[in-house]
Amino acid sequence: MRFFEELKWRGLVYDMTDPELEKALDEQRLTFYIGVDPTADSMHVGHLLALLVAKRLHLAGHYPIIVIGGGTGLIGDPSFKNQERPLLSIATSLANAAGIKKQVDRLLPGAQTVNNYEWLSSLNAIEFLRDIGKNFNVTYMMSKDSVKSRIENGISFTEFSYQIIQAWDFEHLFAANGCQLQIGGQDQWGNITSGLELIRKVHGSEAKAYGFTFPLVTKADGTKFGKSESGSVWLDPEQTSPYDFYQFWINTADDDMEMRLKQFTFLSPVEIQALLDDMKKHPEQRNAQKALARELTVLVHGEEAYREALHITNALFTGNLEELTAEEIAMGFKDLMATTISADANIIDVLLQTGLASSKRDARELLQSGAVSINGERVTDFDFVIRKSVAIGGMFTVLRKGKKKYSVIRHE
Ligand code: 545
Repeated sequence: MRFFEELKWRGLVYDMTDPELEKALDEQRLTFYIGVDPTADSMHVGHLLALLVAKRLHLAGHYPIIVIGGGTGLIGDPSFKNQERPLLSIATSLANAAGIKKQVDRLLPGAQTVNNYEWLSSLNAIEFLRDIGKNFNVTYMMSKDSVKSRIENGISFTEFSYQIIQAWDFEHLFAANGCQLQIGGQDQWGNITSGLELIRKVHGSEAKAYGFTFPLVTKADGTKFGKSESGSVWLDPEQTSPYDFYQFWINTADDDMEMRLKQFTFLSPVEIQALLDDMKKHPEQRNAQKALARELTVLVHGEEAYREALHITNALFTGNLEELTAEEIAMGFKDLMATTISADANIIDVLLQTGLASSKRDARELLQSGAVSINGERVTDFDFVIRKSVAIGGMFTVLRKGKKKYSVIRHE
């Protein structure tokens, strides 16, 4: 399959401004760009697809520029948003930009990143209105789908001007870097075409520049992609642990698997088909989900974090929690850490406190029958004391009853 055909096969082509782009992407090496506004200090899985499309183009030999929108983030993109955005302070925008740059560098090694604050911050009002604004017709600007609802319900001049600023970025990169293509999600169509409009006004109608959009990520059940029970799934391991990130992908519904494998992984069409066949035959084994979760966890967090996430997942499944390190326990139990003890405590009291035993008598019977283990060692002594000094990492004690009932105790 040629490159563009593969993009289509993967369901990554939503729209393009010129059918010629297909040939250009197959036969030439283009400098292209995508912008990310630093509205937060981390991206979440919803933004991942955009970077992965950029990575595919990069791997196919095109040259990526990632524009971190330190300047545009100060204005606020109104595209398909039904409310005015709160203004970010310059300090927040630039601090967030640094966080995003770190993630981009990790996902797209070798890509050039630039911050549009560099050129936008020195633009003055007269220049803006005379040199740039003069090229835009307000009727044209108002006709964009991306701002239509806002034109009816209210939009500030600030946000209304956003498309001009993004257009100027494209023209700037076209002139300064020979950047001929802007890519973005389908919500960016209006901004991208504004840029092409400006390039043609400034450089003539023969100027070769293109726009390309990919679709929004959807779920078969109609709910929003990118959320788990505990909220957005971030790429930053401090905000969403690699274990939770792995779990997010493992939980993908069968009905969404074909699309996810095609759009989010770099597995070949043959490998993807094999996984889909396997899912049909043994859906309960979830091998396709495991492959998807592996690909993305390795891509975003690295091989070691993936192995850790898998280790936690397996230990939780088999109940052998005692094989985990303190970090792994903390990651796997973030929301489930039920029992905290502040001093060394008697085993019978703790069995009661954790609910593993229903009475002191029940606790004694459990101990006597050999059903209780602590950090993997069987305990039968009624006077056994659970001590912080021998806890895993000085922090956790894993208490197990029978094969699969366990409780993690955190020592304060
Ligand atoms: C700024 C200056 C440019 C070109 C583009 C921009 C940004 C663009 C925009 N893009 C979105 C975005 O989301 C916030 C990320 C939070 C960390 O707003 N005006 O910045 C998303 N983008 C990726 C895809 C998108 C888009 O980063 O294009 O469609 C999501 O898939 O919403 O010169």
